[in-house]
Amino acid sequence: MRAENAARIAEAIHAADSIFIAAHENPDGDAVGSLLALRSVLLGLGKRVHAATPTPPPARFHYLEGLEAISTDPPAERPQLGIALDCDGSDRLGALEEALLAAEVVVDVDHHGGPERFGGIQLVDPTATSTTMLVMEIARALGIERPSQAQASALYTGLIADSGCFRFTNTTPEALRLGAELVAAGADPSELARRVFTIRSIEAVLLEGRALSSLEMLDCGVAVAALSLDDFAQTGASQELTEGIIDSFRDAIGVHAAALLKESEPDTWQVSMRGNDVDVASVARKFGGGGHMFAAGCTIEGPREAVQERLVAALRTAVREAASG
Ligand SMILES: [Mn+2]
Repeated sequence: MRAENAARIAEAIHAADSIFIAAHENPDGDAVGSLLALRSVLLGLGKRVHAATPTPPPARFHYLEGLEAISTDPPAERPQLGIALDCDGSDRLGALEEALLAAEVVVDVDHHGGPERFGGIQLVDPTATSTTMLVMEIARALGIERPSQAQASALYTGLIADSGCFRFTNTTPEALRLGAELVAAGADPSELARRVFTIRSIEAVLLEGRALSSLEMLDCGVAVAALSLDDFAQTGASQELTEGIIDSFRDAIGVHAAALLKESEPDTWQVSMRGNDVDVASVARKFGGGGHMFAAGCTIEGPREAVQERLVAALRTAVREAASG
């Protein structure tokens, strides 16, 4: 089925002269990697290509060839072929949706499992590790056995972005084989892993240091840390830079639940919680928040000591319930 649909897409590509390719808003490594790898393949075939995302790609992907060519506008003319990448439903194309669906032939290339499929040809496989894996399939159908180094780097970026660098449960033998193929074609695994995952600003590192020095491990298996407005001011870090900090202590042995309190305004605390075996969503709901069973959040107002005390009491109860349930 997959090979058959990839062959149909290759035919549609051969038949078209102007091609519009687009990926979802707030594009991640897989969206950007898919878009740039396919753009390069199509340009190599002499096609006129317009590549776009509804919101600009993050600057962190500047190492990928062609990033500056990604537009946020639809093409000037109605394209013959429109290919949507990594979109779980055409609405993920935001303001570009209408222009893409207006193409003479519309193609949906995706690895999400959602029911909202679209277009005349679909290359959709929820077992595929990344959309770049499906783009490689299209490249093969076009007769490309070995991608260029730039294409390999873009394809590899999507593959590691969506598999957590081959750590998530979607890491299949096929993903590892494709990884090997792309490295053989010139993708640099060490450099790309750094670019996609570990590179960050010094402010983010300093902020994590502050969070970790405030970390307390309570005897009930709850680890809790806090960042005050003063911590943000002293490190020069913005509020978004807390992303990932909680994961650096949730994995400590003995932690059942972890919480990070972040002061967004004086005496207003945004609480992120992670549970290893504890339903933290139920705790979040007690404070008017919500989320998934093992990843949830809420907002609590008051001085830090009082907020932390109320939160820890609720987490302690949840840990006890998890142990007895
Ligand atoms: Mn993806």
